[in-house]
Amino acid sequence: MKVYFCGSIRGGRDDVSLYRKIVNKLQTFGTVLTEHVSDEQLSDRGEASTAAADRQIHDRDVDWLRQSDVVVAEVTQPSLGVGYELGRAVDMKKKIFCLFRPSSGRSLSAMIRGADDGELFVVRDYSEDEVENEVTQSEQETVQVTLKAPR
Ligand code: 6IA
Repeated sequence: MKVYFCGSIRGGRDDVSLYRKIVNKLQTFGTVLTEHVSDEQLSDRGEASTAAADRQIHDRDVDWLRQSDVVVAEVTQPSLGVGYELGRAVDMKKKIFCLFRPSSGRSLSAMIRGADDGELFVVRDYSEDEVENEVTQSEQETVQVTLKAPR
């Protein structure tokens, strides 16, 4: 099972320790193609960005997205990149789980909340202390859905 994990990078790294926990959990279960998203050394600036480097990142990530069986996104910290990935993933008809923390005081974009169709695109509200359970539940559903999904 290949999992594509999305989390904010240039949108801000406030939740990186939470991304780490989610990715650790997902790794007990399959290959996380985008482990670097949860790398605590990676800042919102990181290496100097050039158009060529950004193109490489974009093309490689879209390729990984295509290869993935499921997309899991932590969407509390708003990120253009995560929104873009989710839009592309919808078009690719991927199974998508979005995790959002209402305790952040933020209100999730209507374009994400409103994309929930209860089947391929699922948004789940959770709190930080529930992260283990939430991800476990997501994993179970992921298995079910992936097994049922036409190849
Ligand atoms: O707009 P954002 O940067 O917040 O977008 C974050 C999302 O885009 C993540 O889910 C990643 O999958 C993808 N992404 C954005 N930047 C990168 C990256 N390097 N490497 C891999 N995936 C990325 C950026 C390094 C930079 C800070 C110098």
